Amino acid sequence: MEARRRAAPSVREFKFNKKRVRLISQGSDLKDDARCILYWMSRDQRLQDNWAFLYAQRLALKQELPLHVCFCLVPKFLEATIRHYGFMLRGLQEVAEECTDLNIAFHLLRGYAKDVLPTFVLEHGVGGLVTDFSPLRLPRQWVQDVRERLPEDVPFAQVDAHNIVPCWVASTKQEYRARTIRGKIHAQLPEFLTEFPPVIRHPYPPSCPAEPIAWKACYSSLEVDRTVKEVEWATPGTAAGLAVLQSFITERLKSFVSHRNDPNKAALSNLSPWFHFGQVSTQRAILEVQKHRCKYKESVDAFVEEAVVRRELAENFCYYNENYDSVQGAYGWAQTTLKLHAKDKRPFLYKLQELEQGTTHDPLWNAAQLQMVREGKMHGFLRMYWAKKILEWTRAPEEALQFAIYLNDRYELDGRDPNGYVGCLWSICGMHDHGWKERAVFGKIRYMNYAGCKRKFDVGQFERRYAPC
Ligand code: FO1
Repeated sequence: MEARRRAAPSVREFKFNKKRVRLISQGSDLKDDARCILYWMSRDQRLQDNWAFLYAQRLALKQELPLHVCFCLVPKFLEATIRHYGFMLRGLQEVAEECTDLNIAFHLLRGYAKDVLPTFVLEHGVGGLVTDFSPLRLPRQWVQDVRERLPEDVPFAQVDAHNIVPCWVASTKQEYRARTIRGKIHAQLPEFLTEFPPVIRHPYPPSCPAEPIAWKACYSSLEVDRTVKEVEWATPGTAAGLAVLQSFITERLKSFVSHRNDPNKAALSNLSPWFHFGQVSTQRAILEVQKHRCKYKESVDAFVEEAVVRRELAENFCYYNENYDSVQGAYGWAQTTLKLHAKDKRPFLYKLQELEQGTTHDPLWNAAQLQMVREGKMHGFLRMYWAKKILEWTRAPEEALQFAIYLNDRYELDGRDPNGYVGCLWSICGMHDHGWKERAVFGKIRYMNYAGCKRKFDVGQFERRYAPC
């Protein structure tokens, strides 16, 4: 795909690891009438620190062509509401402005890629298409749909711009636990955890300027659920996300290792919303955080474990297990133990609505639920307790998982993400965990209770902070 025209003398050489790229379709050897290269942005909604963007620009520079970027805004994505679409659109607006500054045309296309991209490719004379990568079912289907409809002579490449070690390189199979992937990831970090070159001002201007985008009108015309309100604490966009990263490093990193399991303490990075929408690259976060390893070794190592090993384990699971969001995705031992206890008497039974409104008998659970509903982010430690109690208080594990995923996807800014599915499956179906002492309802799935939480942190303080209105 790269060596079709003689490289222009102005092409900047930088180290680009080709293992980050895979060809979705070959295209023809030479497409002489190409008028531009197109990056179809989906998951990685940022301009800098983005290997897919860099790869697209490199192609464009080599072929002396203008560079275009498009985003296909779909009318519905899982349980996403205005909270998520609002966050995403404001981030995209920043991307569009940055593109203008760099002589790159940004296009906001309305609709599913299969319906809008092939036409765009034809109309703009796209000579090469590059997209980013998500292991989830829907985005993978979008890519396949486009592959089937793309003009045959257009090469189509995919770059894993989300993971530090590309998902298909980290491991070629579903990994059993963190222990089995940790070594593989760490062994490959020296090769992949490298500094990003910048995306530069593009020397070949777009032949037709991108049509202006009516962002406000676009925002108001979205037909998504508007009852889940946008949140105030999280400012969308790369600039705001990088500021949160800086505040993590200067204010919270030192206590990450000691206080990350205390929901009353500010010790977390809080970066997951920006990671989810690809507004901040995990690789950038790790590069910055690692600069402080001399001072905060244990915290830095703990952060690397969560943001790299656990996060990439979740990607591995969703990529290699097509049942990543159902009980059938769990290990045999877990499915057997859950079945064996399916008829056990539950201490409480709640309907989805009661859970959603946070009106259970358990003030800590209600507080966690209200934190998620109000702020779009539940503390990481409580996410485990929250999901495990749903298993305990619903009629069956299948229902528990369905409710947990629904609530997570609807309210969490970082929902609809591999991390979320694996979090729910870990809690409810023992995914990436081992068997524990058998007990009612849970069987051999790890159990958590209120008394355990009380031993770990001041439960009352958290309950008061998220008391019902
Ligand atoms: N990606 C798109 O390409 N187009 C969309 O309209 C879109 C909406 C969307 C809404 C909520 C959300 O959480 C993510 C959304 N994404 C969208 C991004 C992307 O598909 C996902 O982040 C990844 O697939 C998650 O792996």
